[in-house]
Amino acid sequence: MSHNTFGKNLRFTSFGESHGSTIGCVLDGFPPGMKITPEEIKRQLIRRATGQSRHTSQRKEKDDVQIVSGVFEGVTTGHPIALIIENTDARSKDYTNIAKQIRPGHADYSYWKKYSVRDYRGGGRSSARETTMRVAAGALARKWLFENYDITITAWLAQLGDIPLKAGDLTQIDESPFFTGEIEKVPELDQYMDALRKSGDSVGARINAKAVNVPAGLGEPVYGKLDAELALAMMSINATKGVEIGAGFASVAQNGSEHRDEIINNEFDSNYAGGILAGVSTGQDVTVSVAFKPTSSLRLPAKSIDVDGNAIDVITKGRHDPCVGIRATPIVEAMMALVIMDHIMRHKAQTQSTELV
Ligand code: EPS
Repeated sequence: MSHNTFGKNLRFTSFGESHGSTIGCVLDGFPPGMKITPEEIKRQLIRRATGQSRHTSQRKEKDDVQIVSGVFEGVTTGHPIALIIENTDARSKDYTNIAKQIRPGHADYSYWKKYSVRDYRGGGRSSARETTMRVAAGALARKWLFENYDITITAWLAQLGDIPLKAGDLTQIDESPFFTGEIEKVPELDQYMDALRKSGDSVGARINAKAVNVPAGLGEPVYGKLDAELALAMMSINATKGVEIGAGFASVAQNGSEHRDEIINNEFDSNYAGGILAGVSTGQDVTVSVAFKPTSSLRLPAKSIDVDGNAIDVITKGRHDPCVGIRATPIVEAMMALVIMDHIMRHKAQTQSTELV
């Protein structure tokens, strides 16, 4: 059973491979009546795209998105919204050498074991290229959330390798390639990434995110909890290795008297719950933190096997991100938007509520 779809009442399906002709998605269940243009979607796509700075993959895709269904005269119709983007800068010959080789730490191994056939060009379906469509669909969801509920979603780089970063001024996150609000740290991050790139190695990252003005009452007990579905959405992003909601793993060392977010004068006094209690939103900011592993495609040789089980040294060419987690920031935002919007649809469908408070 294949799983290229997520969401219940707002359903997202993506298709396409990194070096195929086209990538695309269908967003079904989107309400009618919202104005949207390809240019608005592209504004989000550029934030995620490769080739925007020296610290990312130098593949240069135009990411010109075409709206092929579900929008008439610039307005959503309520029918499936289909979006496509042509791949224009794939260099498949970079991958000829690894056609029969397994990159350690990569989907190469597990996809080979599962399907016995693999599109080795740029990682095929396992490539971060697929996340383009999540950001495209997320652009529609975040616009709808803002127009209808004043909800804003912001993610930022909270750690690069061993460098921790404060949230700082989150209005500044688009002012550097690092999506950091601690803008004074950018020269240090530049230096760090330059040295890393020269070394040929890669590093992980932590992305934090928050959704503001999320109404109370979103989340479906017990198997459709908001936190469970946010975790699933984040874990589905390439290279994710960990997800925390609110205090996350730090709550292990807390006492209940500290963690329980007391309510004083009808207001929460803290937010260790991350805006979600028992899987249902409380009206506080919904907070998520996501850990991304270091990119596994490296030009540094590594011990591995080929598809016949022979021992080899594998070297990857291609144009890879030394830290794929940095570019994950807009993807985290998009996934959060899609999950929250789906939950608003589901809440309305079950409770017949037109107003959420
Ligand atoms: C990727 C490898 C690189 C990245 C790609 C993700 O592809 P290629 O080797 O074909 O240049 O450029 O990212 C994108 C193209 C994108 O739009 O995010 C990988 O192995 O995941």
